[in-house]
Order: sequence, then C-alpha cells, then structure tokens
Amino acid sequence: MSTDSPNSFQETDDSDFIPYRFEKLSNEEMIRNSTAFYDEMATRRSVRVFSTDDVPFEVIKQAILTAGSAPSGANKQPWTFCVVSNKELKAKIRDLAEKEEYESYTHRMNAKWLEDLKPFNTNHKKPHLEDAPYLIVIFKKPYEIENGEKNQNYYVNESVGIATGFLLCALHKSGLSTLTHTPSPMGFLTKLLNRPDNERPYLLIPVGYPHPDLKVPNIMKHPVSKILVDYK
Ligand code: IYR
Repeated sequence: MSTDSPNSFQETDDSDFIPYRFEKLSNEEMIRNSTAFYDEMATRRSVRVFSTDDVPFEVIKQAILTAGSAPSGANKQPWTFCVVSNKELKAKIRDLAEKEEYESYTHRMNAKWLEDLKPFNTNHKKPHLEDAPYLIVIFKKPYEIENGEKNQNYYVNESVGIATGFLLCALHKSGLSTLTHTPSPMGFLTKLLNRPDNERPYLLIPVGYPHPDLKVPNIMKHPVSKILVDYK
C-alpha cells in the first residue's frame, strides 16, 4: 500500500507532534544496506571465554544510549542498565551466579535440557564473569514509583527484549563480544547492586574481547526458508 493512500491520513488531536525528517533510499541502496547489515550481524557469536583486556567505557556508554533509543510500551523505557567493572563486585557476582548455576546443573535442569546444552559445553563455572572487563546487568521495571505512587509500565518484557537486541547489535558493531547470560534465579543481582523494589534482573551481559584462543561451537542458524513465511 502506498503511503500516499487516503487510508494513511493522519488525524492529530492537540498532542505535541513534530515533523519526521526521513530520507528515502533507493531500492538498490536498501538491498545493499540490508545485505551488509546481515553479513555483519551473522558474524556475531556468543562468547564464553573473554580476554581481560580493557575496553573504553565510552563504547559501553554509547551502546547503552543505542539501547535506550529502542521503542517501548507508551515510551515508558522500563529499563536500567547497570555497568559493573569493579573487580570485587564482578567476583561477588561470579560467586553467587556459580552457586545458582550449580543448583541448576545438578537439580533444576532436566535431562533433556542438559542434553540440549551439550554442544555448548557449558557448566556451572563462569570465569567470564570476572574476566570480561564489563558486566552489563539489565533490569526491567514492571512499574515506576513516582511521588510515592506505583505507575504501571506496559509490554515490559517485549520492550526490554527489544532494547537488549539494540544493545547487542551496537556492541557487536563497535567490535566487542557479548554473552547473553541468565543465571537462574537472578534475584541476587537486585540485592548486590542495591536496586530499588521496582527493578527485576532481566539479563546479565559480559562484554569485552574474545580470548585470543577462543573456539566456538560449530552450530548453524536456520535458513530463511525455515523462518520466513511469505503470504503473497
Ligand atoms: N544458565 C545456564 C544454562 C544455560 C541455559 C541455556 I537455554 C543456554 O542457552 C545456555 C546456558 C548457563 O549459563 O550455563
């Protein structure tokens, strides 16, 4: 449908709207850009063995700005990104994560789950939580506390998931590696990082350079024929 169609006529009330400056690209440019972006994103791998080399904080900050530019339910931006580089704090996070992971690997995960994880060679030990120069702990906010009142946020999981995707793309594009880590349960992070009552841990992301000798699992992504259903 053309954007000039009468169906797309925009009726505004007295809300505060501003013109949107949009540069339309040629079909060739769009195809080139989308292909180049795919090629670049397809080189991303989850990294579980990090170099201890330092990374400029500015890169982390800019990537978090990108994450914060994500769309969210009613633009409530229901997220907080905690950046941990302090060595003692990283060591505490590792210790508590390993305790939870030990319980998961020995009691909580069923046989099928453990079988499905075999190609990744994971276990309860998480040295990357100390080796990576930064841990970004993402918290979701189901509600805000404003003037002593609880005000709900909307589509919180979807919103924070989208922002996390933006963050992973930004860090990859900046030349850094990440891992999406979910030590389960993650409640210890709320206490340790002293977060307020309205924040729940969502994801723990070690960020840095891959260890120079890193090997990654030989796994494939689904072909487009398996994930795209074209209703012409
Ligand atoms: N959280 C555990 C287990 C784990 C679960 C899934 I699903 C993974 O894709 C990878 C790991 C861990 O981090 O080891």
